[in-house]
Amino acid sequence: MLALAACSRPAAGDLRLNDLEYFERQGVNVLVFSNAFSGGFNDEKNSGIEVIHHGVRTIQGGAVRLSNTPEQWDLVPQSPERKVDPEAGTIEVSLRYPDYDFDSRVVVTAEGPAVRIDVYLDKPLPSALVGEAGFNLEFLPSQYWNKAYLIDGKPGRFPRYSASLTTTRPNDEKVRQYKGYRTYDDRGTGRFVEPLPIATGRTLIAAPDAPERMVKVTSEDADLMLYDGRLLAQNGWYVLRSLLPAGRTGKVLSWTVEPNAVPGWVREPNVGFSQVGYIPSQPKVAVIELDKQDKVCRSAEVWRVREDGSTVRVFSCPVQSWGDYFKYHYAKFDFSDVREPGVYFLRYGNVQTENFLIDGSVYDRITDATSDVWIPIHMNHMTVNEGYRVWHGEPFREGYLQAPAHTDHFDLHSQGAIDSGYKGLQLIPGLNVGGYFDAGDFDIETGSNISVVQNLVLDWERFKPMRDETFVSQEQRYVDLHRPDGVPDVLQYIEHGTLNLVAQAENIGHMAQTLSNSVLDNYHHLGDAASITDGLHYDPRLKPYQKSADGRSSGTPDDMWAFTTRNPGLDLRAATMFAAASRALKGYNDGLSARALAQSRRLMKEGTELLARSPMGARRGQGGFGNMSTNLQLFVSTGEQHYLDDFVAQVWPALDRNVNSAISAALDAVPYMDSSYKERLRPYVEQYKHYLDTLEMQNPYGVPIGLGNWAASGSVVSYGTTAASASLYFPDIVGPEYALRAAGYLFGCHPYHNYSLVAAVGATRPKEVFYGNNRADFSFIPGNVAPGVLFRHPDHFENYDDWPFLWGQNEGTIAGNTGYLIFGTALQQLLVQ
Ligand SMILES: [Ca+2]
Ligand SMILES: [Ca+2]
Ligand SMILES: [Ca+2]
Repeated sequence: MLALAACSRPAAGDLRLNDLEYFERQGVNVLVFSNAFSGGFNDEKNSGIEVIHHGVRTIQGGAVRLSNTPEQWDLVPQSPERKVDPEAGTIEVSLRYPDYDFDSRVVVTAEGPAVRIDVYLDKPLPSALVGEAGFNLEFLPSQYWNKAYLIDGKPGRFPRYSASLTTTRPNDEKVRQYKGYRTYDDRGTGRFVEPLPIATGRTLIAAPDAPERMVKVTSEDADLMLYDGRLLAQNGWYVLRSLLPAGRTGKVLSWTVEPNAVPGWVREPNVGFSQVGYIPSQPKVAVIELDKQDKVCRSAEVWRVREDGSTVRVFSCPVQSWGDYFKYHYAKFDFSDVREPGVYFLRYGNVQTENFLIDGSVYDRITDATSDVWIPIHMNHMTVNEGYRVWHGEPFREGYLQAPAHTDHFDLHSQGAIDSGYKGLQLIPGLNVGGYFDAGDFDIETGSNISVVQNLVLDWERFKPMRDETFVSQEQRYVDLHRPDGVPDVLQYIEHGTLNLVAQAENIGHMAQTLSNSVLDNYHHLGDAASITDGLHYDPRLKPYQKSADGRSSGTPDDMWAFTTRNPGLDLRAATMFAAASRALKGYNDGLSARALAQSRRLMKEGTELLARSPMGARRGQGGFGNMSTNLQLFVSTGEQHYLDDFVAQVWPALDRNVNSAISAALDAVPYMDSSYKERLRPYVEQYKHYLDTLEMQNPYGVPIGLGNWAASGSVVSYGTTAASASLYFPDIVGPEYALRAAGYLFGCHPYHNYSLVAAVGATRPKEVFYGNNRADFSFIPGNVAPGVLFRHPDHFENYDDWPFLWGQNEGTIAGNTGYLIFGTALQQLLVQ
């Protein structure tokens, strides 16, 4: 038996197909469509054949593709079938492009330390795709630039920046892009740009000078061509590609891909701790993430940095093994006993961490960058200045046109029949005021902007932050950072959000879904927001790029569109927010306060009636929250009893249905209710506490770690905020450790690496790159919270910190970051109690 088992087992250095259905050897994972391409945002650089090389996902996008360097919104293949054959050691994937009725199959087989990739066609290539369809594999630029390659023995170097040759071809030769959109502005030439290869040959050895990144690729039947995708799009990767032959069927292409494995390699332990530090009294637990081949060290140490710069060991205790969680093993090191204020670092085995502080003040400034820098930079329709630098000029001066009826949109919106009273492409007056850029893009996402105002009002009413570091002039349309102007910034931010949302309600009659780009080549804009459009009214009588004699209009169809299809659910959310905003603005901007309250009452009434009449609304009324929060907000604003009665009628059934999702809204009501409400809430808070404790068993970090395609910092933030509220109102049930655990996760105690996920906040080692609107500069906007640690199927967490362009791990949104403001402030309030 033993001999037989030993014989059938591959040699130690070979790739083998494991139970999780990917090819594995120590240091190398080859995934074959564990993550499929998805529609919508398409090319997410997360799919196809992927290589995780010594712990870093450096290669992906392996698939039959229809261009040299596919961009986002280029067509991606569907993969209707994926067959895994453990006996034969193969994974076979069928690929389909319905736009061209084009099918292919890719079969991947382990061959010693390499995989063999064979492409099969059952029917010859459609003629439209001859010279266009090929097999591609993409290499992460930040892990390969400045490294060498050899192609058929001839040396070259991966370029740090894209500056190789391109050509142009007529637009009618361009392979169709997603839904017929165009990612480029051809400036009237009728031609599109195509990169030319940097190098061509039959064997590529990438990074022979860096063993952890070295990969050998050979092609039997066709040339390998190496391209630089950054020529077309800053988020492009290096692409290795072979064209598929015309007129042939059967096996048409074979590659061998051999990622080097460094002998004896074991991933360095990732010691997770709070880079921002700890207050003396709080629990302090480092979570150590370990390669499964690694042995858990018996103990870890805390060292202190003394005043003369020398270091001394002050604490040591055993490390406790926690168990396995996906790919790695986890252990915990509890150093809660270290309480004396000072500068410290941890030692575990050969790892010495960055230093961190223990002091009562460590959380005092965690929201400053978000409130003083990130939020004002995202103010739309304003020039934003900081010292010597202008972040952006005044965007969208020409205003917004009604989106044409029955139009789909690339940012996942759509315009149905028009119910705004305007015609398609007619200017809707008054919308180019206030509001916040959604995220790494520049649209006004109405739902997010509603959340922003709601969050800011909550911040104002709960904490009364008088902080004044920002000059805001609606008259000048000008914002200057770090210039106090005598008005609390939060009030000015509430006003700015409300101005746009009230303008929508007044001018459209209800809320728009979004105010967004009309053409795709504006949507992926990277640069000054004021240069997205030309600031001139679009006049279809002029030619594209032509200006009118008076200089006020142009023939370039770049004006933004308002997507106005009515959504009564959104109207109700707006009613809630307007009620809250009207309270906050009273005494500061009474006119706007009154306008907000008027829109709140009207949308509340109309939205409720519309929802009751719609089949969707009837379902929602039974299963969801209805307008519970709206009723609470309206009661607080108006004092009218019927709003309170409605809230009370809704809150208990909602808690009975799902305490974890309703508890946050129920806790928000505590300040406005009598003591009997609080007593009735008590058993629900006890139930919620039970849920909080189960999280510690679900993963080693003890916070809700989501596994979706947008990583989970947002849910950690809302978990932390709710836990902070619970411990504020029910300190005998829920202690502060839960909210502190959320802080620890955000500031570095999380999988993959231990950098703080909040840009520039109080940490020794915050993340350095984010998917902000300045992402092309490999930079960040201070105070941004990254979505964080993204899960890739079947067992890999990652957060790139040398490559900003994956939105699911590095973006950060206006609603999310104002949510972080609440969390940070709630935590501060909890700790001063
Ligand atoms: Ca958006
Ligand atoms: Ca101010
Ligand atoms: Ca324009």
